[in-house]
Amino acid sequence: MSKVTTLNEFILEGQAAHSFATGELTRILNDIAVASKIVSRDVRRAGLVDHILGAQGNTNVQGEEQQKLDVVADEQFIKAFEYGGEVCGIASEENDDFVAFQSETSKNGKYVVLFDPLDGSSNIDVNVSIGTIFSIYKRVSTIGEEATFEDMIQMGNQQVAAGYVLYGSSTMLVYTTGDGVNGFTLDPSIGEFCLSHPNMKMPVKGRLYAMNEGNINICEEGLRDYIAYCQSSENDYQAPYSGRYIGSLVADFHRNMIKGGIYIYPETTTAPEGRLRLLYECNPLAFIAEQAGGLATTGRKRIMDIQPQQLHERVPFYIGSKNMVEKAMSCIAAKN
Ligand code: AFP
Repeated sequence: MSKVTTLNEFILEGQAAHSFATGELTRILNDIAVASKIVSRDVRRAGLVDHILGAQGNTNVQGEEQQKLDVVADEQFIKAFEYGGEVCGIASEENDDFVAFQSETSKNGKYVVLFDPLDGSSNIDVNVSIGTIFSIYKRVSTIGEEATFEDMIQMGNQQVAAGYVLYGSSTMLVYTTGDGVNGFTLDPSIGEFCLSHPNMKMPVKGRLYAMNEGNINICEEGLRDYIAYCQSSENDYQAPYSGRYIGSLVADFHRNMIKGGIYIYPETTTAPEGRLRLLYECNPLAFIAEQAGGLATTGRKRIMDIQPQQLHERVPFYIGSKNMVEKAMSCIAAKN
Protein backbone atom coordinates (compact mmCIF):
# COMPACT_ATOMS: atom_id res chain seq x y z
CA MET A 1 0.00 0.00 0.00
CA SER A 2 1.52 3.31 -1.08
CA LYS A 3 2.16 6.01 1.54
CA VAL A 4 -0.82 8.24 2.25
CA THR A 5 0.04 11.93 1.69
CA THR A 6 -2.25 14.27 3.58
CA LEU A 7 -3.15 17.71 2.26
CA ASN A 8 -1.12 19.31 5.03
CA GLU A 9 1.99 17.27 4.15
CA PHE A 10 1.51 18.01 0.45
CA ILE A 11 1.17 21.76 1.02
CA LEU A 12 4.23 21.87 3.27
CA GLU A 13 6.27 19.81 0.76
CA GLY A 14 5.12 22.25 -1.95
CA GLN A 15 6.11 25.17 0.24
CA ALA A 16 9.56 23.67 0.72
CA ALA A 17 9.94 23.09 -3.03
CA HIS A 18 9.04 26.66 -3.99
CA SER A 19 11.02 29.38 -2.23
CA PHE A 20 8.30 31.87 -3.14
CA ALA A 21 5.65 29.72 -1.45
CA THR A 22 5.15 31.41 1.88
CA GLY A 23 3.56 30.02 4.99
CA GLU A 24 0.72 32.50 4.50
CA LEU A 25 -0.77 30.74 1.48
CA THR A 26 -0.24 27.42 3.24
CA ARG A 27 -2.23 28.73 6.19
CA ILE A 28 -5.12 29.87 3.96
CA LEU A 29 -5.32 26.52 2.17
CA ASN A 30 -5.37 24.76 5.52
CA ASP A 31 -8.10 27.09 6.77
CA ILE A 32 -10.15 26.22 3.67
CA ALA A 33 -9.60 22.51 4.33
CA VAL A 34 -10.83 22.78 7.94
CA ALA A 35 -13.91 24.81 6.96
CA SER A 36 -14.62 22.30 4.17
CA LYS A 37 -14.61 19.40 6.62
CA ILE A 38 -17.17 21.22 8.77
CA VAL A 39 -19.35 22.09 5.77
CA SER A 40 -19.07 18.49 4.55
CA ARG A 41 -20.37 17.28 7.92
CA ASP A 42 -23.28 19.75 7.77
CA VAL A 43 -24.11 18.90 4.14
CA ARG A 44 -24.25 15.21 4.97
CA ARG A 45 -26.51 15.87 7.97
CA ALA A 46 -28.86 18.19 6.03
CA GLY A 47 -31.40 15.47 5.27
CA LEU A 48 -31.40 14.30 8.87
CA VAL A 49 -31.76 17.77 10.35
CA ASP A 50 -34.47 18.83 7.93
CA HIS A 51 -36.51 15.66 7.83
CA ILE A 52 -35.67 13.25 10.62
CA LEU A 53 -34.46 15.28 13.60
CA GLY A 54 -37.68 17.20 13.45
CA ALA A 55 -36.70 20.69 12.47
CA GLN A 56 -39.85 22.70 13.06
CA GLY A 57 -40.21 25.73 10.85
CA ASN A 58 -37.19 27.89 11.38
CA THR A 59 -35.92 26.23 14.56
CA ASN A 60 -34.57 22.73 15.06
CA VAL A 61 -35.13 20.34 17.95
CA GLN A 62 -32.42 22.14 19.93
CA GLY A 63 -34.36 25.37 19.51
CA GLU A 64 -31.52 26.71 17.34
CA GLU A 65 -32.55 28.92 14.46
CA GLN A 66 -32.51 26.80 11.33
CA GLN A 67 -30.32 28.51 8.75
CA LYS A 68 -30.08 27.75 5.06
CA LEU A 69 -27.06 25.53 4.46
CA ASP A 70 -25.41 28.01 2.09
CA VAL A 71 -25.63 30.72 4.76
CA VAL A 72 -24.13 28.32 7.30
CA ALA A 73 -21.34 27.44 4.85
CA ASP A 74 -20.73 31.11 4.09
CA GLU A 75 -20.34 31.92 7.78
CA GLN A 76 -18.02 28.94 8.26
CA PHE A 77 -15.62 30.09 5.54
CA ILE A 78 -15.73 33.74 6.59
CA LYS A 79 -14.88 32.74 10.16
CA ALA A 80 -11.96 30.61 8.93
CA PHE A 81 -10.54 33.47 6.87
CA GLU A 82 -11.13 36.15 9.51
CA TYR A 83 -9.43 34.20 12.31
CA GLY A 84 -6.72 32.69 10.11
CA GLY A 85 -4.98 36.08 10.06
CA GLU A 86 -3.66 35.93 6.48
CA VAL A 87 -6.75 37.31 4.72
CA CYS A 88 -7.65 41.02 4.85
CA GLY A 89 -11.04 40.66 3.18
CA ILE A 90 -13.46 38.48 1.21
CA ALA A 91 -16.23 38.61 -1.36
CA SER A 92 -18.83 35.87 -1.52
CA GLU A 93 -21.99 35.04 -3.45
CA GLU A 94 -23.91 35.24 -0.19
CA ASN A 95 -22.85 38.84 0.59
CA ASP A 96 -24.01 41.82 -1.47
CA ASP A 97 -20.83 43.79 -0.70
CA PHE A 98 -17.29 42.67 0.02
CA VAL A 99 -16.17 42.31 3.65
CA ALA A 100 -13.02 44.08 4.90
CA PHE A 101 -11.96 42.45 8.18
CA GLN A 102 -11.40 44.97 10.96
CA SER A 103 -8.78 43.44 13.26
CA GLU A 104 -5.22 44.80 13.07
CA THR A 105 -4.00 41.28 12.34
CA SER A 106 -6.38 40.91 9.39
CA LYS A 107 -5.52 44.37 8.04
CA ASN A 108 -1.94 43.11 7.79
CA GLY A 109 -3.12 40.10 5.78
CA LYS A 110 -1.68 39.98 2.26
CA TYR A 111 -4.48 38.06 0.54
CA VAL A 112 -8.15 38.29 -0.38
CA VAL A 113 -10.44 35.33 -1.07
CA LEU A 114 -13.50 35.28 -3.31
CA PHE A 115 -15.79 32.29 -2.99
CA ASP A 116 -19.12 30.67 -3.59
CA PRO A 117 -19.67 28.80 -0.32
CA LEU A 118 -22.21 26.32 -1.62
CA ASP A 119 -22.86 26.33 -5.35
CA GLY A 120 -25.74 24.17 -6.51
CA SER A 121 -27.54 24.63 -3.20
CA SER A 122 -30.91 24.27 -4.92
CA ASN A 123 -29.93 20.58 -5.20
CA ILE A 124 -29.57 19.98 -1.45
CA ASP A 125 -33.21 18.92 -1.04
CA VAL A 126 -32.85 16.28 -3.76
CA ASN A 127 -29.52 14.96 -2.46
CA VAL A 128 -27.48 15.92 -5.52
CA SER A 129 -23.77 16.76 -5.20
CA ILE A 130 -22.92 20.41 -4.47
CA GLY A 131 -19.68 22.33 -4.13
CA THR A 132 -17.60 25.21 -2.80
CA ILE A 133 -15.50 27.30 -5.21
CA PHE A 134 -12.69 29.65 -4.12
CA SER A 135 -10.20 32.07 -5.66
CA ILE A 136 -7.19 33.64 -3.87
CA TYR A 137 -5.40 36.88 -4.83
CA LYS A 138 -2.61 38.97 -3.37
CA ARG A 139 -4.12 42.27 -2.22
CA VAL A 140 -3.26 45.36 -4.31
CA SER A 141 -4.13 47.79 -1.50
CA THR A 142 -1.75 48.95 1.24
CA ILE A 143 -0.91 46.34 3.87
CA GLY A 144 -2.07 47.50 7.29
CA GLU A 145 -5.17 49.20 5.91
CA GLU A 146 -8.63 47.82 5.18
CA ALA A 147 -9.17 45.71 2.07
CA THR A 148 -10.59 47.66 -0.86
CA PHE A 149 -12.97 47.05 -3.77
CA GLU A 150 -9.95 47.06 -6.12
CA ASP A 151 -8.56 44.06 -4.20
CA MET A 152 -11.69 42.14 -5.19
CA ILE A 153 -12.01 42.99 -8.90
CA GLN A 154 -8.63 41.78 -10.14
CA MET A 155 -8.40 39.89 -13.42
CA GLY A 156 -8.49 36.09 -13.18
CA ASN A 157 -4.94 35.92 -14.58
CA GLN A 158 -3.77 37.44 -11.26
CA GLN A 159 -5.01 34.56 -9.10
CA VAL A 160 -2.34 32.96 -6.88
CA ALA A 161 -4.51 29.93 -6.07
CA ALA A 162 -7.95 28.53 -6.83
CA GLY A 163 -9.91 25.41 -6.05
CA TYR A 164 -13.15 23.68 -5.36
CA VAL A 165 -14.60 21.25 -2.83
CA LEU A 166 -17.06 18.67 -4.15
CA TYR A 167 -19.52 17.25 -1.61
CA GLY A 168 -20.32 14.17 -3.65
CA SER A 169 -20.21 10.40 -3.09
CA SER A 170 -16.99 11.41 -1.35
CA THR A 171 -15.77 14.86 -0.37
CA MET A 172 -12.91 16.05 -2.55
CA LEU A 173 -10.75 19.18 -2.49
CA VAL A 174 -9.06 20.07 -5.80
CA TYR A 175 -6.77 23.10 -6.10
CA THR A 176 -3.96 24.77 -8.01
CA THR A 177 -1.34 27.33 -7.04
CA GLY A 178 -0.25 27.70 -10.66
CA ASP A 179 1.93 24.60 -10.66
CA GLY A 180 -0.55 21.95 -11.81
CA VAL A 181 -3.74 20.62 -10.24
CA ASN A 182 -3.98 18.08 -7.42
CA GLY A 183 -7.03 16.35 -5.90
CA PHE A 184 -7.53 15.18 -2.33
CA THR A 185 -10.25 12.90 -0.99
CA LEU A 186 -11.49 13.25 2.58
CA ASP A 187 -10.98 10.10 4.63
CA PRO A 188 -13.64 10.51 7.34
CA SER A 189 -12.02 7.78 9.44
CA ILE A 190 -8.99 10.00 10.07
CA GLY A 191 -10.52 13.40 9.22
CA GLU A 192 -7.80 14.13 6.65
CA PHE A 193 -7.84 15.08 2.97
CA CYS A 194 -5.53 12.53 1.32
CA LEU A 195 -3.83 12.91 -2.08
CA SER A 196 -5.91 10.76 -4.44
CA HIS A 197 -5.59 12.52 -7.82
CA PRO A 198 -2.01 13.81 -8.27
CA ASN A 199 -1.22 16.08 -11.24
CA MET A 200 -4.74 16.07 -12.72
CA LYS A 201 -4.97 16.58 -16.49
CA MET A 202 -8.24 17.21 -18.28
CA PRO A 203 -8.51 14.95 -21.38
CA VAL A 204 -7.99 17.09 -24.49
CA LYS A 205 -11.20 15.70 -26.01
CA GLY A 206 -14.33 14.01 -24.76
CA ARG A 207 -17.84 13.02 -25.62
CA LEU A 208 -19.83 14.46 -22.72
CA TYR A 209 -21.51 17.85 -23.02
CA ALA A 210 -23.24 19.62 -20.13
CA MET A 211 -25.78 22.32 -20.95
CA ASN A 212 -29.34 23.12 -19.89
CA GLU A 213 -30.87 22.32 -23.29
CA GLY A 214 -34.08 23.98 -22.15
CA ASN A 215 -32.22 27.12 -23.29
CA ILE A 216 -31.48 25.78 -26.78
CA ASN A 217 -34.07 27.98 -28.51
CA ILE A 218 -33.00 31.18 -26.71
CA CYS A 219 -29.24 30.95 -27.26
CA GLU A 220 -27.24 32.02 -30.29
CA GLU A 221 -27.27 30.10 -33.57
CA GLY A 222 -23.58 29.19 -33.46
CA LEU A 223 -24.13 27.37 -30.16
CA ARG A 224 -27.12 25.53 -31.60
CA ASP A 225 -24.80 24.45 -34.43
CA TYR A 226 -22.29 23.16 -31.87
CA ILE A 227 -24.91 21.16 -29.96
CA ALA A 228 -26.13 19.71 -33.29
CA TYR A 229 -22.49 18.71 -33.99
CA CYS A 230 -22.32 16.98 -30.58
CA GLN A 231 -25.53 15.09 -31.34
CA SER A 232 -24.54 14.10 -34.89
CA SER A 233 -22.59 11.10 -36.24
CA GLU A 234 -20.26 13.42 -38.16
CA ASN A 235 -18.35 14.63 -35.10
CA ASP A 236 -14.81 13.62 -34.06
CA TYR A 237 -16.14 10.38 -32.53
CA GLN A 238 -18.33 9.56 -35.55
CA ALA A 239 -21.15 8.99 -33.05
CA PRO A 240 -23.40 11.23 -30.97
CA TYR A 241 -21.93 12.48 -27.68
CA SER A 242 -23.80 11.98 -24.40
CA GLY A 243 -25.55 14.82 -22.63
CA ARG A 244 -24.76 14.96 -18.89
CA TYR A 245 -26.14 17.97 -16.98
CA ILE A 246 -26.36 17.68 -13.20
CA GLY A 247 -27.46 21.26 -12.52
CA SER A 248 -24.50 21.61 -10.17
CA LEU A 249 -21.47 23.30 -11.75
CA VAL A 250 -18.79 21.78 -9.52
CA ALA A 251 -20.11 18.25 -10.10
CA ASP A 252 -20.34 18.75 -13.88
CA PHE A 253 -16.89 20.37 -14.00
CA HIS A 254 -15.22 17.68 -11.88
CA ARG A 255 -16.64 14.89 -14.06
CA ASN A 256 -15.26 16.66 -17.13
CA MET A 257 -11.86 17.00 -15.40
CA ILE A 258 -11.75 13.20 -15.06
CA LYS A 259 -13.52 11.98 -18.20
CA GLY A 260 -13.21 14.92 -20.59
CA GLY A 261 -16.16 17.04 -21.59
CA ILE A 262 -17.52 20.56 -21.91
CA TYR A 263 -19.79 22.61 -19.66
CA ILE A 264 -21.70 25.47 -21.25
CA TYR A 265 -23.82 28.16 -19.64
CA PRO A 266 -24.34 30.62 -22.53
CA GLU A 267 -25.86 34.03 -22.86
CA THR A 268 -29.57 33.67 -23.65
CA THR A 269 -32.35 36.11 -24.49
CA THR A 270 -33.46 35.95 -20.85
CA ALA A 271 -29.90 35.99 -19.39
CA PRO A 272 -27.86 38.17 -21.81
CA GLU A 273 -24.73 37.83 -19.62
CA GLY A 274 -25.30 34.15 -18.85
CA ARG A 275 -25.93 32.95 -15.29
CA LEU A 276 -22.55 32.18 -13.74
CA ARG A 277 -20.51 34.67 -11.75
CA LEU A 278 -17.11 35.74 -13.09
CA LEU A 279 -15.29 36.35 -9.81
CA TYR A 280 -16.05 33.32 -7.67
CA GLU A 281 -17.31 30.68 -10.12
CA CYS A 282 -15.78 31.22 -13.57
CA ASN A 283 -12.30 32.58 -12.76
CA PRO A 284 -11.32 29.91 -10.21
CA LEU A 285 -12.54 27.03 -12.39
CA ALA A 286 -10.87 28.65 -15.42
CA PHE A 287 -7.54 28.71 -13.54
CA ILE A 288 -7.91 25.02 -12.70
CA ALA A 289 -9.04 24.08 -16.21
CA GLU A 290 -6.06 25.81 -17.87
CA GLN A 291 -3.61 24.35 -15.34
CA ALA A 292 -5.00 20.92 -16.27
CA GLY A 293 -4.68 21.53 -20.04
CA GLY A 294 -8.27 22.64 -20.65
CA LEU A 295 -9.79 25.95 -21.75
CA ALA A 296 -12.28 28.45 -20.30
CA THR A 297 -13.84 31.21 -22.43
CA THR A 298 -17.01 33.24 -22.86
CA GLY A 299 -17.37 31.51 -26.22
CA ARG A 300 -15.29 34.36 -27.65
CA LYS A 301 -12.73 35.52 -25.04
CA ARG A 302 -10.49 33.89 -22.41
CA ILE A 303 -12.26 34.12 -19.04
CA MET A 304 -9.12 35.06 -17.11
CA ASP A 305 -8.42 38.05 -19.38
CA ILE A 306 -11.66 39.83 -18.46
CA GLN A 307 -11.34 42.95 -16.30
CA PRO A 308 -14.16 42.66 -13.74
CA GLN A 309 -16.27 45.75 -13.06
CA GLN A 310 -18.66 44.47 -10.41
CA LEU A 311 -18.47 41.83 -7.65
CA HIS A 312 -21.38 39.75 -8.89
CA GLU A 313 -21.11 40.22 -12.63
CA ARG A 314 -22.04 37.30 -14.82
CA VAL A 315 -20.37 35.99 -17.99
CA PRO A 316 -21.22 33.33 -20.58
CA PHE A 317 -19.18 30.24 -19.68
CA TYR A 318 -17.65 27.56 -21.94
CA ILE A 319 -15.19 25.40 -20.00
CA GLY A 320 -13.64 21.96 -20.42
CA SER A 321 -11.58 19.86 -22.80
CA LYS A 322 -9.46 22.00 -25.10
CA ASN A 323 -10.66 20.53 -28.43
CA MET A 324 -14.32 20.80 -27.38
CA VAL A 325 -14.14 24.42 -26.26
CA GLU A 326 -12.23 25.32 -29.45
CA LYS A 327 -14.87 23.58 -31.60
CA ALA A 328 -17.70 25.41 -29.82
CA MET A 329 -15.87 28.71 -30.36
CA SER A 330 -15.39 27.96 -34.06
CA CYS A 331 -19.11 27.23 -34.45
CA ILE A 332 -19.90 30.57 -32.78
CA ALA A 333 -17.35 32.44 -34.88
CA ALA A 334 -18.78 30.94 -38.07
CA LYS A 335 -22.09 32.70 -37.39
CA ASN A 336 -20.65 36.08 -36.44
P1 AFP B 1 -27.81 27.29 -7.55
O1 AFP B 1 -26.58 27.52 -6.74
O2 AFP B 1 -28.82 28.38 -7.46
O3 AFP B 1 -28.38 25.91 -7.36
O4 AFP B 1 -27.33 27.38 -9.11
C1 AFP B 1 -26.45 26.38 -9.55
C2 AFP B 1 -25.76 26.93 -10.80
O5 AFP B 1 -25.13 28.15 -10.50
C3 AFP B 1 -24.74 25.93 -11.34
O6 AFP B 1 -24.15 25.16 -10.34
C4 AFP B 1 -25.57 25.10 -12.30
O7 AFP B 1 -24.79 24.53 -13.36
C5 AFP B 1 -26.55 26.13 -12.85
O8 AFP B 1 -26.72 27.12 -11.83
C6 AFP B 1 -27.90 25.54 -13.15
O9 AFP B 1 -28.67 26.57 -13.74
P2 AFP B 1 -30.02 26.17 -14.52
O10 AFP B 1 -30.93 25.59 -13.48
O11 AFP B 1 -30.49 27.48 -15.10
O12 AFP B 1 -29.65 25.16 -15.58
